[in-house]
Amino acid sequence: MKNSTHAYFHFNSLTAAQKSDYSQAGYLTLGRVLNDAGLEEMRRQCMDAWSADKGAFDGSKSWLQNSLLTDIHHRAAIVRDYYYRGPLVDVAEQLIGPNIKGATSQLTFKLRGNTMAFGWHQDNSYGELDPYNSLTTLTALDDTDESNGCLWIVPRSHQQGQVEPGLTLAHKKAEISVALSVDESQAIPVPMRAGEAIVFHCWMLHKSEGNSSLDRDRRILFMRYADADAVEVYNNRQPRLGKLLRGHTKFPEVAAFEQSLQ
Ligand SMILES: O=C(O)CCC(=O)C(=O)O
Repeated sequence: MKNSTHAYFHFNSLTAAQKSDYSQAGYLTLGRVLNDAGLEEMRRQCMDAWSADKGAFDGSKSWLQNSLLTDIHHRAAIVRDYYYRGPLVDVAEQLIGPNIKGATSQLTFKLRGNTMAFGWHQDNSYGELDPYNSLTTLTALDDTDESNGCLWIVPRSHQQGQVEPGLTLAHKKAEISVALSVDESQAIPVPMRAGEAIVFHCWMLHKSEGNSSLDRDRRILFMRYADADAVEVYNNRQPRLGKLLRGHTKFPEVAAFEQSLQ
């Protein structure tokens, strides 16, 4: 189903070379996915949701409290449209396969003053999904570079597979964070311009440093996509609940999930 907010997004099919790069390097920079009007509207709706829930940065609070706002597609219509029907769903279908569900949507914000770093991890450390082809997308809502806490990755690190141990359900409930010990000699920063996106594999080693800039926010929209039958290894292999976006699923609870949310 299309609707008017599609005027905000840039859609592009991946080339064979891009798919091959993703498979080799474990990530792909996608360039502009939001046009200027889309970026403005995305910022407006995301900031409204953020301000309704979060105060200023508070060093006594956790990373989660200061930096993450989960299920942002429940709170911002443009995010819902982007998450369910935007260009990154096409990317997920091309990189994962015909059956796709949403796995996570959240704001990952480091507003100026938020100097908390996010240690090395795989996104499958925080929620091990099987099959091991789920992917993360980051859409930059601000220009981001080393001074305001951009993403760092270790290209090709996905080739080493799942780094154990990932978090258990109890760890997740206790909001434990992961900080893997990583050989940083091959690590690279990934600066992005506002409106651009990157996609990376669930085994990609990545981190970000704090925002040390005094006058620049670093706002990211984080979304994960998975095979429609992906299960949560850390949760007795229960299916991850996320809206079915493409194809079909063998799990009725996934087929029914968020169907009333359009
Ligand atoms: O904030 C970032 O740049 C990284 C976010 C991240 O690593 C994550 O949410 O998994």
